[in-house]
Amino acid sequence: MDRPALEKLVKQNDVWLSRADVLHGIQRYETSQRKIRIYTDCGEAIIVNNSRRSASARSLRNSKYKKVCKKCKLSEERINRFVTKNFNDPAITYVDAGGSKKSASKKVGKKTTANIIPAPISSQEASDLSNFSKLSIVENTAEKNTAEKNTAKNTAKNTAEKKTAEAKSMPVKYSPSQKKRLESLLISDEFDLENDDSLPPFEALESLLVTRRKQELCDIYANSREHMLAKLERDISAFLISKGFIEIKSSILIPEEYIIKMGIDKDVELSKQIFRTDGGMCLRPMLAPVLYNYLHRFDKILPDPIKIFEIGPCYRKESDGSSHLEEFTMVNFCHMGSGVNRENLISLLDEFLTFLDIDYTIEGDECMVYGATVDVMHGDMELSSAVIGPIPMDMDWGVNKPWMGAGFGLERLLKARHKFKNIKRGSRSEHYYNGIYTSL
Ligand code: ATP
Ligand code: 9VF
Ligand code: MG
Repeated sequence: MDRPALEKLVKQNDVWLSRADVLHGIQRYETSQRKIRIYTDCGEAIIVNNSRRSASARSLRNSKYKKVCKKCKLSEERINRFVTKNFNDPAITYVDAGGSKKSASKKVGKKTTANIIPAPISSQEASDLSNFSKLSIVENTAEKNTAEKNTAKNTAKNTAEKKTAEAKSMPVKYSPSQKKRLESLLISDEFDLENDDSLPPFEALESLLVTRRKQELCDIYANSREHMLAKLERDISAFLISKGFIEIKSSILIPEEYIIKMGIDKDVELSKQIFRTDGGMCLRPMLAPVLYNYLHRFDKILPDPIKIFEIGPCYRKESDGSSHLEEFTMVNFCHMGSGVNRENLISLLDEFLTFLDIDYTIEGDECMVYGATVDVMHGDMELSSAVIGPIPMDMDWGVNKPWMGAGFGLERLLKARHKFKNIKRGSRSEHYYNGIYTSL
């Protein structure tokens, strides 16, 4: 098998160079398509890209090191072999992927040893060293026990907070990319980046924020373990069920003709926002069409009034960022039959938002699909468009009773509740967990 270069280097050299050029013994290693996880003799686990062009590969080829890790207890033979690159010595056993060393053949007779004197270590390198061990701890979470992790975390936290305090005297400016990184680490939740002159240099501030974000994620893992979007869906679901609404889960993939039937013609804005798929289907941009069908069918089955709701993903091609997602979660509840009036709609909306602990105002508006709407606002952001029927379109769906309904975006509710600047923090995401950036 044609093995990638770094893996071969790891196997041959049997030692590893940290970022600060400290030499470690390799106890064992594991490879995947793109990564190598190296377990050092001193008990660290390091993950690196399995790339022939990586800095790690270059360091191993060049044999430059500054210091030997004391805990690894490297034999002179191992160091010597690394430096002289004498890999053909049959007396030497090499480490294998996944396994530990095969034999005691390291006990070779005393051989001529190259005169290796490590260069003295600078203070910058010493701090790189501490970064290296921090990094290793993060990558090695599965193997370490909680007590060790907490000690390491506290050390990292103390270092970061010390650095912050030391540098408080001089105002610092950050580059655009540094600001972007600090924003992703949620600096604005805690500090005023633009106006606070007492903020420390980038590295110290980044380190402090990373420590805090990690701690928050660990707290979630130790305590609630619930995703805020999923939890909100569960809470809303329980609330509506308690108010007599029946829960529906319908398909996310719907016939494209439902969009036309909702009065959304080709030249209407929403029509251009539809994600169309093969076979005349599309990703639903709203829950209303299928809820209309349910109202029609349930009216023949269930007693008056008919109260239904659905919560689930909706898709729209959007260009406008901070309150719009292309993939968002809608709740649409609808009450048809007796008890439909504006007063009851407003009082249901009030109970709903009081239950969710979100401030709101009510405004009248017009929309293309439903005509007159009762808009629920949080500042300038629309939380919901609510409507009181009947409306002419009902006929096309076989619905002939009065109704009242409302559609809320769950991510907008989270944005309002948690004062997020960016709606992405509460959305389905690979990058944010409960509003916390996970590339730490
Ligand atoms: P906007 O004018 O803000 O684009 P809209 O009028 O298109 O909203 P509706 O079609 O009435 O919105 O949808 C009902 C609710 O769904 C909205 O009040 C909002 O809370 C939410 N919503 C709509 N589009 C999005 C989106 N792209 N991202 C997140 N939530 C959305
Ligand atoms: C109000 C918002 C289609 C008669 C079963 C219920 C409503 C708001 C809906 C959504 C939409 N309408 N984004 O209708 O509840 O459909 O535009 Si029914
Ligand atoms: Mg819109």
